Amino acid sequence: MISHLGPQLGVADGIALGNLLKKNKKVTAVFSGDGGSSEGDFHESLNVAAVWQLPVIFIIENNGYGLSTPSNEQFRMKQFIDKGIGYGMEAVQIDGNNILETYSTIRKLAESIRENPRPVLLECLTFRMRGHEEASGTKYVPQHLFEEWGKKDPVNNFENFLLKEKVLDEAYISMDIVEMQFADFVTCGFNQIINNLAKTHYRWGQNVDVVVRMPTGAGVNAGPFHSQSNEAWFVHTPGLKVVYPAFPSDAKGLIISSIEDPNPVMFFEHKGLYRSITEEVSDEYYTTEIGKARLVREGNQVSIISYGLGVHWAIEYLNEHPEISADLIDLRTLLPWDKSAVLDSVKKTGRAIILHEDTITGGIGGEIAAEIAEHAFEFLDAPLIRSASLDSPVPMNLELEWNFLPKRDSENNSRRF
Ligand SMILES: Cc1ncc(C[n+]2csc(CCOP(=O)(O)OP(=O)(O)O)c2C)c(N)n1
Repeated sequence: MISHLGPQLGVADGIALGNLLKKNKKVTAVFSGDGGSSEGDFHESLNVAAVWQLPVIFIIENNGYGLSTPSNEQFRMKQFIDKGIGYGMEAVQIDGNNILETYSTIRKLAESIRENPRPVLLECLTFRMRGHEEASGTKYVPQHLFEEWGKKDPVNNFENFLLKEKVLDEAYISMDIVEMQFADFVTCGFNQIINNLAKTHYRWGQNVDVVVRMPTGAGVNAGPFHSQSNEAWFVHTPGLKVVYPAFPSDAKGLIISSIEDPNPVMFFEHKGLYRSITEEVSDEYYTTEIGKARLVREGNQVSIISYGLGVHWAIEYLNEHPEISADLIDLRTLLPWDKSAVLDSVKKTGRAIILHEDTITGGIGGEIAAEIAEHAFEFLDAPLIRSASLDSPVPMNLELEWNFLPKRDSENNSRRF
């Protein structure tokens, strides 16, 4: 549909005519509200579809109101299926709130129309529990209708049906912990995350209680489709939170916080850390605040700002170089990130290295460097340094992979460190 009511009906006829002429055995389904049916397009489209026997299912969502206008002020027939006889068209009425009835009716009609091309008017009886859109409200609808139709909520009723049939259980329903097998594969769900999860709360105030676990990162010889660091894609998307722990205790506290958070959280877990880093973790239920960095080491010559595996590279390097006195900041959350922790540290040390595994161009290091340059420029004694992966797909060859990662900077004895 476009916003203008009606024009999609004629387009459906055109598509159906093309399929009919090419003998494609395809059916076109097109939707209109009951209010939209008062447009002239409705009559023209149903009439020509009947005359030319076009394979179209005209689905009318009959909810009793065209915006705030009740049906009896729009038409005098009792129900939409009564129009079928006037057009010379088969017409079927169903309970549009019954998911299975809707599915099986449309399926049967589609099968039959493929064999015997013709238009069918399908009237789905339903209701809107909200206004037509946000501005108009629902004052024109008597309260008892909400009570009656509330009992027919298709989602609740279908959920109860699935529980009764033991297809679902309560534990499954309350699950909201999604796990990508590899963070790389998130590309297949990009639209859902960027345009649905991230924007729903902004659009109509509905929480979207989802945590997406993202096993990420390179250094495991898994090539360009199983090793990417793609956190920056999400850091650039308002409406998401992006969490990236580097230690087991933080992983526990942050995953609990993420689950408790009523809106979407992208939870990055570095695959290289899974079995390589150990730590005593309390059995207690505890949370770690999202958006707060952790000062892992304290020093005064330089601030190293990192997250994920980068934190462990920095620890390793500082252990090998006890002569360097550094603040090591583990960001732990990338959106929102802890600006004051970073700025306070840089104001103290006067130098900053931002270290991350993601490729350098467009990585979050650029954002952090810009923030420091804007708000702590006068405290700096040296240029800001970003140490990050090369702008290349993650190489398959292990030696090339290590050369691609920023760890090369420390091993090559310190162009950066
Ligand atoms: C051509 C055209 N005229 C007028 C409108 C304004 N308009 C928007 S929604 C609406 C009523 C639609 O009623 P219905 O199809 O029953 O949808 P519902 O109110 O049930 O959501 C009208 C008249 C429009 N979008 N397009």
